[in-house]
Amino acid sequence: MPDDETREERTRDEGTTDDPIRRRGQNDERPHDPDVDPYTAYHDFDLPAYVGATGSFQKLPLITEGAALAERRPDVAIIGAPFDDAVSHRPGARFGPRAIRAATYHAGSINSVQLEIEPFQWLDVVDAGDAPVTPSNIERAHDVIRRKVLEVARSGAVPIVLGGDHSITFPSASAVAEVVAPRPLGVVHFDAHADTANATWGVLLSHGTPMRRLIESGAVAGRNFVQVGLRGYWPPPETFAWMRANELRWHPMTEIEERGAEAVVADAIAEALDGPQVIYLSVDIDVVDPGAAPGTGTPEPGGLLVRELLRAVRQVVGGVELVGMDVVEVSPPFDRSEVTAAAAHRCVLEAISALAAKRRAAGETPNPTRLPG
Ligand SMILES: [Mn+2]
Repeated sequence: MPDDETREERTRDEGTTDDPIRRRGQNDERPHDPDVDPYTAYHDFDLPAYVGATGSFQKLPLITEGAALAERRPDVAIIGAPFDDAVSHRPGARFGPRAIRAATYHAGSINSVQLEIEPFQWLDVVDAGDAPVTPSNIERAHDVIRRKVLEVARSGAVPIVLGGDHSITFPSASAVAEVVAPRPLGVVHFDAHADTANATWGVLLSHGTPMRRLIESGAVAGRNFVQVGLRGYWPPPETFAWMRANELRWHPMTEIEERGAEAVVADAIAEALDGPQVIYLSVDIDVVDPGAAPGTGTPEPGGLLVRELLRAVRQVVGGVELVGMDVVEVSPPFDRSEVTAAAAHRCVLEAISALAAKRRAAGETPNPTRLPG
């Protein structure tokens, strides 16, 4: 792409540019220049993933203030929701956002081999930081998560929220529903568990109840709430009866075994879009088989392959208008060799890459908020 060449030449010469996205200092095809001072040769964005102190997602700009987000109007903003006081079994998902942000060996401008696109050349993606949660107070945590997601969504960015336990989907998807209103919101929900209980030992805001609260509150119509990957031994028949009464639709793991994930996900998309035009995607990493994603609080054997989930994320994001997403239940203390955090991180990259590919397919301008012309 000649335009790309020009940009690369320009940024190579403009060693002081403060735009980290437009610096393409990766060295795979770039000749060594002995005249460049090694101390300043690379912007932090282009230095190795493990170098640097911000710890932002993919070393993207860290823009935490609502006013700055509103001014910049990024396409996508990553949000951390480091809260796990609503779990019913193993804790640790409060450490998920940091682990997911760190689960990368890629620095600089990445290239999706799956979709043949460099997403950061097409989309302005920033890290909006974490919601200011504190432990041991579910209502307070949900309130600040909701406000953080509201701030991001109102800026025009698609919020991608890193959990945290799954209770955070109630405030997060509620905030997105509020911003897209009066357009109705559909939800595609990947999980081993339905998370539709009324209460968990009497607690209404646990990680076993967020989908019930979203439907009861009117944020999402039951018939547009579609679940994929359910299996195991929960919830009880009474909860499934509530789901039927409220017209939820779900696709158990056994159906994926019989029909394949792609056909099932296509149905899930159609059902979520049966009325709504915009979709919130919620990915509980425990939808993946615990052999491949052990770092989670309520592991249930017999789940998806990671490659099936990544393909499903591309399929959903490529096939709908995505207005919000979360990836939850990564519990680093139970992880092995960071494989669970890496799977969650790649779910985010697949979504971003699919959004970028859609912009390209629509004939829109690359990174229009950032590049001239
Ligand atoms: Mn869940």
